[in-house]
Amino acid sequence: MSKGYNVAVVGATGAVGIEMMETLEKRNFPVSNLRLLASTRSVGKSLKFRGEDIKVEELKTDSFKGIEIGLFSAGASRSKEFAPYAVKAGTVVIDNSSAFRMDDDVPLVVPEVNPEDIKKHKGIIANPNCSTIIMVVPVFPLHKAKGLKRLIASTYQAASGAGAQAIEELKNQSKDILEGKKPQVNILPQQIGFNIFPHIDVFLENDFTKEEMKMLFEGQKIMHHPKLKVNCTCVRIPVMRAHCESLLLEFENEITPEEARKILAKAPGVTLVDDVKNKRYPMPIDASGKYDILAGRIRQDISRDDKKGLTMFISGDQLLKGAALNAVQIAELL
Ligand code: NAP
Ligand code: 3JN
Repeated sequence: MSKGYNVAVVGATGAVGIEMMETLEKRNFPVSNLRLLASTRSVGKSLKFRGEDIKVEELKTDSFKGIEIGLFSAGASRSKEFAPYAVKAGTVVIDNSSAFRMDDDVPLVVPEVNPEDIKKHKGIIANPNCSTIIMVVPVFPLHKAKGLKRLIASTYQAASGAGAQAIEELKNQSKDILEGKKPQVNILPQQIGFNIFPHIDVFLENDFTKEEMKMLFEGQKIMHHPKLKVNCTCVRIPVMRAHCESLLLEFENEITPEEARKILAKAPGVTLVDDVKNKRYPMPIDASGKYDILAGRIRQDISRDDKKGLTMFISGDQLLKGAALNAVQIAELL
């Protein structure tokens, strides 16, 4: 019989933390004891795991005694502050934030792409950014077959990507607008109800956002492809859950849409949804709650004279494969 593990979820009350608990339960991860950690605001609350109420405790430097696996999703500053204490206590940290993703001695892992990197960990394994995970799952098998040179991406990111409060903000603004009231903007940088905006995370010196640059730097690291060129625009849309991406891919070798469909039909973590005659293509309402990334609308790039370009549309649940599921899959690999 396999051993059970003592697991802590850091940020348990958040949009990702809740999904982590559900994913551990649904996938029957062998948990002996589950410790739920969050801020002082949540002390006194309980959350259900396998039918049992578990009290939320305050995240402290000594929270990790006896904990073997720590699933962190409480933001980068909490990870930077508390992960070193967890590692000192013998916990393997699987961190959902950007705190350690680009550190040379921290593996950045998507199990369908680079599971072997996990072996190099020194106590911390990083979970990539959600838009990047959703991109690499279908793109990596195409890269392996045909050699990806360049990727141009536009994302369409759900409100829940910005956390539990952004979900409430989308609901409240939509209701207020429909009732003819002025929508209140508190959490997201612009009105999200009945609007979209090209602004996710902070702007950098090159006028790209940090989210856009994560697609380049994290994509290169995960796929072990330092020469990969990426140009990305990240957009927030008024959808509750599941991110979408429009991708233009340029390869070293020729590839037809039919070849791409064959590769993607067999790719782990991908469901091909590409049947336009029957109006079947990836959409967030279909990707929500699913483990796989949906890929479709696969076409030859008609702006080129050769067959080295493809375009496609993908959708994936960023709270699951973009965060909680990927983290639990890493724990399973461990
Ligand atoms: P969220 O819904 O805002 O939840 C944040 C969590 O962090 C809550 O549990 C909160 O606890 C906890 N927290 C905040 N400040 C804390 C403190 N000082 N000490 C202890 N706990 C604290 O955010 P989320 O969407 O779950 O995202 C969390 C992180 O996951 C993000 O910062 C990001 O790095 C990563 N991530 C998110 C997504 C996504 O789609 N949302 C995808 C990939 C990665 P309280 O409830 O007590 O405030
Ligand atoms: O906004 C989204 O759709 C995804 C958000 C991800 C996110 C939000 C706050 C901080 C991240 C991330 O995972 O890259 C971070 C961060 O850790 O930098």
